[in-house]
Amino acid sequence: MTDANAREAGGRPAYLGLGANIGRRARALSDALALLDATDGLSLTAVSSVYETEPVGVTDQPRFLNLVARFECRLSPEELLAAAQDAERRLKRVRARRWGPRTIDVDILLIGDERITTPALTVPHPEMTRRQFVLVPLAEIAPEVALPGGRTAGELSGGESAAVRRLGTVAEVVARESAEAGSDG
Ligand code: A4P
Ligand code: MG
Repeated sequence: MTDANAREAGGRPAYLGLGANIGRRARALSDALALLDATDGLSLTAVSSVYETEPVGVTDQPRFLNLVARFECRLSPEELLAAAQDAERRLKRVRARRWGPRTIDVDILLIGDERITTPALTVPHPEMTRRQFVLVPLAEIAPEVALPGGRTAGELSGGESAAVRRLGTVAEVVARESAEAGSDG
């Protein structure tokens, strides 16, 4: 980052929502976390469990695995979006050939208490307070964090349900998925 950005963008917590619904879903989440944590200016500080969730919006698609992670973030919002999109691009490219279609979406939920409205970026994420696949994992790692509208994730989370089912930690779910897929991963 530039010196000007470095001065402006002091460290503050950023919450990211990750989702995957094709291929090795848990591996995609885990790889995305590793790529983001390896980015200069980002350090992973908390990760929720992995949840299997019913698709919201377009409902005739496979179920998602979702999690929420907190990073200590010294990037500007634009740099954070670029890092998120870079992780998405790298995972799609690297994995596409061997394992077929793969998707990973990285949404920026919160960056400290910043409010950003540009053509490329809206933070806090405008849908987050309506999405249990975000609220349930967020409540696990940050039940008290203030959300748009003044409520907290702890207050808005409906807890586990058939639509948002806890599978285990990232490591547990990755191991289970690898065992199910055979010994070649
Ligand atoms: N963008 C603006 N604000 C943000 C932000 N806060 N974080 C822009 C990330 N990106 C942001 O995103 C499209 C554009 O949004 C980006 O170019 C960026 O400049 P995208 O990832 O290319 O497109 P997308 O994710 O397919 O579409 P969209 O509208 O972002 O959808 P969502 O909101 O990400 O929802 N159901 C379950 N159970 N679990 C899910 O994870 N995800 C979606 C996608 C739908 N249903 C789901 C889930
Ligand atoms: Mg998105």
